[in-house]
Amino acid sequence: MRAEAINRVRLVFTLFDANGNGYLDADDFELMADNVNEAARGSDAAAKDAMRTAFRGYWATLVAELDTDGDGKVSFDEFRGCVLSPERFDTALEGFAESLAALGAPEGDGLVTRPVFMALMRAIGFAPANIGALFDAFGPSEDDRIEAATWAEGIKEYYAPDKAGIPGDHLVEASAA
Ligand SMILES: [Ca+2]
Ligand SMILES: [Ca+2]
Repeated sequence: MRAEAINRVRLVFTLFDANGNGYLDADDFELMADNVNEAARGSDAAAKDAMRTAFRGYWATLVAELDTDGDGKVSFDEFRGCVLSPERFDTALEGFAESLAALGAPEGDGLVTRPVFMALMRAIGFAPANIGALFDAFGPSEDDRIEAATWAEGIKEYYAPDKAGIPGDHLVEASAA
């Protein structure tokens, strides 16, 4: 596995542990869904419900596939397994990625503006400078929008074990403090 892939996974593990107890658990995904839905001001209830359902589905897959010691939580060592066999997570990750990106395009045109992207990614916990760099790496249009599909692809690529130099690596770079 590439060092970049480990760094990407370490970062999302830290952010996904929304209640800060050092493990991923069901509560984290409810908290994250609350935060993301609160940030998705322009989205309707159906899109928000789809997001929450996708977050829960993602958690259900993570715990079913990765909780090897059966304590109902996923430790970082267990979580690393998600990049070792990404095919086991394809469906759940796709639902997660597509419902999140759909929240970013509330007007139904499949386009995500920079402010909406920033708000949703900040709700997950990424740093503003890194989010901006990621948006730029996705190649926004002249009116500063990206395709929701590009974002969804970027989320899936983020978990790839053998990729480096991808847009998602911008999320891991230390921001200038
Ligand atoms: Ca937790
Ligand atoms: Ca466990």
